[in-house]
Amino acid sequence: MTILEDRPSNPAAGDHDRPIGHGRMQRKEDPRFVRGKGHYVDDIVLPGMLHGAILRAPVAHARLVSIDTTEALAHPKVLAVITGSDLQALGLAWAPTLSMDVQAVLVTDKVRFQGQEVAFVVAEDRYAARDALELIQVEYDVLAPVVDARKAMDPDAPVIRDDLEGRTDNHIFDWEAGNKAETDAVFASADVVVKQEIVYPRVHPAPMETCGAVADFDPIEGRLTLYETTQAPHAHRTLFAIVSGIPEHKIRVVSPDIGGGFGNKVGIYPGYILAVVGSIVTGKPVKWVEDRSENLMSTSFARDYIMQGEIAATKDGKILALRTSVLADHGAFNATAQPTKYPAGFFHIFTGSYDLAAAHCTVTGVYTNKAPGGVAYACSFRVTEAVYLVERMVDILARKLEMDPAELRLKNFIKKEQFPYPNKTGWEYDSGDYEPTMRLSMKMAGYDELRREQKEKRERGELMGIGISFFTETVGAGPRKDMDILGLGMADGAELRIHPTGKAVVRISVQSQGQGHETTFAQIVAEEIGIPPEDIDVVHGDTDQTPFGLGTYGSRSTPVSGAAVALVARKVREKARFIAAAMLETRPEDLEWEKGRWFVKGDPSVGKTMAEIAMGAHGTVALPEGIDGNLDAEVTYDPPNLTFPFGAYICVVDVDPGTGHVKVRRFIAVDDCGTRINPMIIEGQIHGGLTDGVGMALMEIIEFDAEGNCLGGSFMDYLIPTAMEVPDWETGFTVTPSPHHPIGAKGVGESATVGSPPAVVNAVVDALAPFGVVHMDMPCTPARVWEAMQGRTRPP
Ligand code: MCN
Ligand code: CUM
Repeated sequence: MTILEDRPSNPAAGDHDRPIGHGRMQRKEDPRFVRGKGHYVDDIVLPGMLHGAILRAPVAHARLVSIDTTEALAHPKVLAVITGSDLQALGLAWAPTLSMDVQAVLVTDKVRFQGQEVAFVVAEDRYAARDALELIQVEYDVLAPVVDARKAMDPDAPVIRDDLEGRTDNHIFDWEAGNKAETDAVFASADVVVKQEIVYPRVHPAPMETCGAVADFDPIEGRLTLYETTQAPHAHRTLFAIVSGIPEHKIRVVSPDIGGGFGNKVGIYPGYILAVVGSIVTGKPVKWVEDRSENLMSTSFARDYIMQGEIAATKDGKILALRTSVLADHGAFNATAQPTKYPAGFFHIFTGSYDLAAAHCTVTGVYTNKAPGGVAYACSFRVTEAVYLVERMVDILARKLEMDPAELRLKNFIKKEQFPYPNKTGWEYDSGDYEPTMRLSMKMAGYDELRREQKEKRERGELMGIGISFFTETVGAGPRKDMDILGLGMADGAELRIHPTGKAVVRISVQSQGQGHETTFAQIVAEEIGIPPEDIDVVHGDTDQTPFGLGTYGSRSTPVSGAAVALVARKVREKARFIAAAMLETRPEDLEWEKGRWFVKGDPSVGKTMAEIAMGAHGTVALPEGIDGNLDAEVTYDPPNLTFPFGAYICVVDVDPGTGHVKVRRFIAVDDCGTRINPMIIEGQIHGGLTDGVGMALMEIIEFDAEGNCLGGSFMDYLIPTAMEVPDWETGFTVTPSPHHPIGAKGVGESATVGSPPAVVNAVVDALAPFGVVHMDMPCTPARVWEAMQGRTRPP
């Protein structure tokens, strides 16, 4: 195992810059990945395995008139064709969503979005299954669709969810946070108020690996083994047990290597359920893996928020209040994944990093004839939308006040001594120290020099923009008193076992999709008990082998499971003290800990290493009352609060005045995620998230035409950034540990995706200032930028 040096310590980080247990250790999982030996769902081949394919609806809204499967069934390689009415007979046509709605597994009555699941073919091979889809005859009675969320509540809008009893419109929920009266009063007396409609378009996480499953139902034992692309194996198992009636102890969910999740793999998709039904019906294992278009058209999208933002300030730039009303397009089924109490996720942390007098937001969710989803793509339960709103509004205010956007932010930050900070919408930020982070980013960027350069260029007619974003993230859901998903409290378990020879295995309930948990969780244990990380195996992604917990999303693995792992290691360390005392024939209170061993106070030469203690635990020495003969422990961790990482991002763009093409020339990112476990992995997370941000700001969008046809269903139309579109990232960091996390760590996996889009858009709008452009909606494609330069905006 190669251990890299951490980079020279960062002065702004104070003395907390102490990477945990071996610092920039290379990733333990990479030897298998770089050799092509990762093991993904589609690599699973079971004896006699069959293949499933889904027939999808060609239109967005239509009544199902008839389905004829005769010809498909006659195909020599087809074993089963399953339709909605078959599922209805089994009581499986509809499944609960993570938001207490229901979603059709296969259409029984009506198609509600283009690409919806209509029938499932099981055949001997993948090709035959696909061929047979074309032999199914379906008659549709096409209906007018609802495509624009703004028209979803029109009195004459077609009712999409007529399956729900008594439903006469497309309204899902109204939700609000903050204090309306107080906020309105502040607005009424403010010197300056600016307003802007801000749209965060529908985008897609588009992981490299699409979604898929292999279901293996054993009818003799009544056991189901389900290999699945999931970020939350335990939660899935519980839901499968509830929906299918198969007892939970007879269900094993295995999530092997995952080729990227980004929130795409949190939900339970019809395809997973269909693979299970296919296996039950045929008595053989059934594999279903979707293709790229199926992934983009039917699985969990992200954002789709139309936000009316308003910000109030004094004329010398003290920000007073923020308010917003949001129209949220949830597609045809409300299938967003977020803690039950929060139908708009954590959007209401939209006051960002600023100390305000008041804030208020409302969110209205509506159905449209589009794919369901909403909480995905490194969103931290919609903090993405919140940060985008506030960071755009602050820039718009800076323009109005003719103030430098960095100066305006510095003037309004929550101050260090105000933490823990209760914000105006009911959150308590655990810790923060924003100014040094902002100043470090400005120093790294050479901010004043950049502004001088911009001024000169403007005089020559060149378009250069500088965009700033300062974000506060909200990750680590969450305290179980406040947060659950379908009634399951958001806690996570960890089990640590030290084998007699001193090697260890730690079992965790979260599931890596590329974040490097096999490395960082071993590092946490190493830090706590002194066994080297290469001697610690991290087991995850298999419900038969790991303790219960809610899984990986909302960057909760470090805040929740990381805490569980630190605590379970401390429990083992404490137990080791008793065993060492028995071995040394002394009292536990006479022992002292140094990394990796307990020794006698005042006599460091007499002691026992962790490995010796492990052997002793399993040996013949008489153990004190209440101490079992092993060196194992388990905990379940219920976090007292979320963690609030933050960061300062500065983006520099050049815009081609002839074509409207935006080039990101530089991007400076200073992140603070508290104690850093593995700085190299953190950098990887940041680089990935910044690339996401450039993608969303400049090129990614899923649009629909007036008929509800999805226009972002392939990588020809849904553009994702490559090395060509991104600069060399310039990263820095500060360290403000979380006061309530055992090792002071905060999550970081979504920080850059949350924080970077506003920096890029702010830079583009700044570049276009000479044209009077105050705002433009993402993605800032050449066509849109060029239109903005002509004083035109796209009709909504
Ligand atoms: N880490 C660290 N020190 C910290 C915080 C984190 O070393 N102070 C390390 C962790 O130990 C972990 C990684 O950074 O190895 C990310 O940790 P964390 O922030 O806890 O996030 P999660 O592990 O819970 O990952 C989830 C997050 C989410 S929600 C999305 S979406 C996303 C993201 O991670 N999806 C990803 N990053 C991704 N990266 C990859 N490669 N693939 C995805 O699908
Ligand atoms: Cu919102 S995407 Mo991540 O939380 O899996």
